[in-house]
Amino acid sequence: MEAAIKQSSLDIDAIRAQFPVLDQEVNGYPLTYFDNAATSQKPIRVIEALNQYYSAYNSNIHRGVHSLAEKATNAYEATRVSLQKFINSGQKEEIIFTKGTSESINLVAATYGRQNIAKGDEIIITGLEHHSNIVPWQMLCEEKEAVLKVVPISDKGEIDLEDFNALLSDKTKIVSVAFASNALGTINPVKEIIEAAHKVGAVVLLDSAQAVAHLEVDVQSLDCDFLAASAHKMYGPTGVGFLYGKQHLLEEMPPYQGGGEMIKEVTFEKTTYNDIPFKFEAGTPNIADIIALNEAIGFINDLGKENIRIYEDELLKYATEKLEAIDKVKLIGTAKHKVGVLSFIIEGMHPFDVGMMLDARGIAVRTGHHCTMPLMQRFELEGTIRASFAVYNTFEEIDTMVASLQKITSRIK
Ligand code: 7TS
Repeated sequence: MEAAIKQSSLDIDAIRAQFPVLDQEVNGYPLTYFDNAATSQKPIRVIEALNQYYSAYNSNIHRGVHSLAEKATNAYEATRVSLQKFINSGQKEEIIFTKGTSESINLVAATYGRQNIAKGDEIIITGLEHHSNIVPWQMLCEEKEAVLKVVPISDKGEIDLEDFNALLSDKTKIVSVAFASNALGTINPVKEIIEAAHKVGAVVLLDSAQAVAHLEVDVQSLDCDFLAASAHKMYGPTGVGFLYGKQHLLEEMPPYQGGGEMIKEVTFEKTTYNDIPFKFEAGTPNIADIIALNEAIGFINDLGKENIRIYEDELLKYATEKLEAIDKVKLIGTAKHKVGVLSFIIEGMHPFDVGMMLDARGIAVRTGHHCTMPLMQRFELEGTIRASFAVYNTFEEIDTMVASLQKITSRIK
């Protein structure tokens, strides 16, 4: 079988067996789940960690002296340490738990941004950003009368570093870019972006929602100032994410929200704030999901990022070649460096209709603008059909999708 030869060293059957949701039929066909950029599925160890927390040691954290509170606090803080190692941050205090990428970016805009952006200052993003990495900066620019600049995107879906460098000046205060694009898969040249931005004194935030489960992410070697990501795109639970920030920046930033845990002392006259990371974690957090995130990190670490990358690259290459060969299918986003995201359109068909037809065969893809409306406008499209891969996907599943697309396109006159 053509597909089997391409398997990397990972045992994909054994990996799939860890994901109960994959073992089902949808509309009478085995489920083919290709909507991983929206959210990945969860291995049993993540699901069991949630069950275990609620059935054995549910308790609020940091506040109690009793045994369950201590166990919950230890498990919660253990995830912080795992995340620290996962992205190679220097200190665990540099990891702030949030609801996800969106909240992490909003946190930086509302705190660092409000504190450091003044009238006439400039913030740079790229033309391929998710709305979560556009709107918070627009809101900040509106409030501060600052200027949002956008690096253009080429026909292949890439940015040109010369275009980026041309936008940089001593007015640039923040650069916020996707590590990898959710809509096209493009991996941005983030190392070069960070180096150039630092030369003009700007700080750089990496929206790593689509990177952390697929690429090596080392905040110290990248030297990024902030990094945002979501657990649910890395085999972890929904409702949880994190923000990495350099210690000195986090210490200088004002708090994001007021409430419990983020204070040292409160009187009606004055409140003093807690140290990082707690200064940014007001209120009872999503304890269960944060604890379960540790299992998602363990899942990725056990497979090895490098192995995952190699395997997903093979899937991407295989699927790209197969889709390119189908008459009337046009790939959108053909960057040299990509994560496992394939966006495409079919001439003469609305993406939504294609999505429905694929669903009728048990194939889950996303259709539409993927929360990247300006990028779709750049390609003069309403939307695309997007298949996005995770480590449990197979070459056979790609064959299934390709066969369905061949059938669908053969009916177009
Ligand atoms: N940034 C990128 C690059 C994303 O892909 C997403 C979510 C976000 C930010 C927001 O993450 P959240 O967890 O706060 O929602 N992307 C997608 C997607 O492509 N389809 O659904 C969600």
